[in-house]
Amino acid sequence: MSELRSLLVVDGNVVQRLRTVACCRESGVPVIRQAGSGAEALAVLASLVRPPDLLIVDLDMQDMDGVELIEQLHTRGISAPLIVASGLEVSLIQSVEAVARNLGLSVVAGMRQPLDLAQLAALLERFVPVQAAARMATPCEDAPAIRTDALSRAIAEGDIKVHYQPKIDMRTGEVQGVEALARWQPRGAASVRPDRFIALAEREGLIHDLTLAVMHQAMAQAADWNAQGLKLSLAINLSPMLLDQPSLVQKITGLVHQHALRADQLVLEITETSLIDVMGAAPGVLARLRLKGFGLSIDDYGTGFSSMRQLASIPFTELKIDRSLVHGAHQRNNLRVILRSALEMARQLDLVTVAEGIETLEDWRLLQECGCSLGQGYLIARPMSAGEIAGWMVAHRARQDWFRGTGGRPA
Ligand code: G
Ligand code: G
Ligand code: MN
Repeated sequence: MSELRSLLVVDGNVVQRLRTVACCRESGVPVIRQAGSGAEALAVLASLVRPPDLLIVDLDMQDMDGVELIEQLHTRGISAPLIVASGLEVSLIQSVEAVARNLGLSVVAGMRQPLDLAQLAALLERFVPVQAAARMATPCEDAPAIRTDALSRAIAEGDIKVHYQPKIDMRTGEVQGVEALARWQPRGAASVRPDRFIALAEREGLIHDLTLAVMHQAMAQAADWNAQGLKLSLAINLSPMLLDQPSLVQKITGLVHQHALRADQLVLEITETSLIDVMGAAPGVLARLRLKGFGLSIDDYGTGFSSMRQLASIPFTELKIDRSLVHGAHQRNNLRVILRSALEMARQLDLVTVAEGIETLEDWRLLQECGCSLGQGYLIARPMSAGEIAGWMVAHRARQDWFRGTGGRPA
């Protein structure tokens, strides 16, 4: 018996909809709501105190197509898990899944219409609803509010800790560097996810101090590694908001000198989505950072809208392919096509390529075959504290042959 308590079936085709509803009923879902159009679905959702545990959305609707509906769900802060269905081609279903995921919605599955009812029943059976509270409407309601003064204090008192996620050379399997990722564990409270406190820091004018704190800690660590003879490149995430201030160049170079590092040991990652905003002082700041010798990386490539011209007009040295293009690429032809063309473009622009979010052996081999330079992801290592790096390196050495492609499967 499924643990699902409620779901909403949105489908403009009555016969199809009733067939889906019947299948859900047979699976034992107690509350099943229906909508024949996107507008009706939004009206039903607006009338509910809690969103349903699951939405099954047919994409081919008259008034508002499934993509518009998904965008509306996002706009209204309704983040119930989705099954997306369509009678059209699989690649279309997959690209709509990607759209939904990029908006932060959780997609349980994409299915062809008419639905394979046995497959649907199996999905419903396995489905475990997330806590209703965690799904409910506004972003502020899904976790305790984090306070600006608490974050400000954490930055000042050194409570923002840096974790490091290794990146390895896809040809040799050798460790090439690490990405610094900020972590915050308030005393006596649950840890706060970086996407939340980074967004807060950006809103409340704390991103500058936060980034300098991260840089200071990470550079001290890199200097330590250098002293031990471990030469690792260090990638730092830069919020685009920082690029407005020409004084940033001075501050970063100051830190590099203070820690006796060389600029070319550092890579500054700028998110692609934000490149749209990269106007005003930003191109000058980026050009100056490059002139000083820093590497410049386009982070999360594939999630934003940067044009080739933009990419070519900023002196990037690296293209970091977002995990939404990497994860599952071995199974999906359309992702593979995009991946290959991104890698080809990067090659022509003479950029180092990094694939992030590699979680499976199959995706690793695919990226390797496609000639990607560096790999990062849970398959290789999760982000870890500085103290854990040395132990991880020892364990990694034993698996290196496998990553290179000359050994058996990694342990
Ligand atoms: O670490 P994950 O570790 O969950 O990080 C989530 C997001 O937060 C990522 O997109 C990452 O780029 C961002 N992030 C992590 N640390 C920093 C930081 O120091 N500065 C900025 N601007 N973003 C960061
Ligand atoms: O800055 P950027 O958006 O690249 O940040 C990397 C983010 O990706 C961090 O939140 C990190 O914890 C996360 N991450 C790293 N490897 C993997 C992976 O293999 N799978 C998933 N789902 N997330 C990953
Ligand atoms: Mn990054």
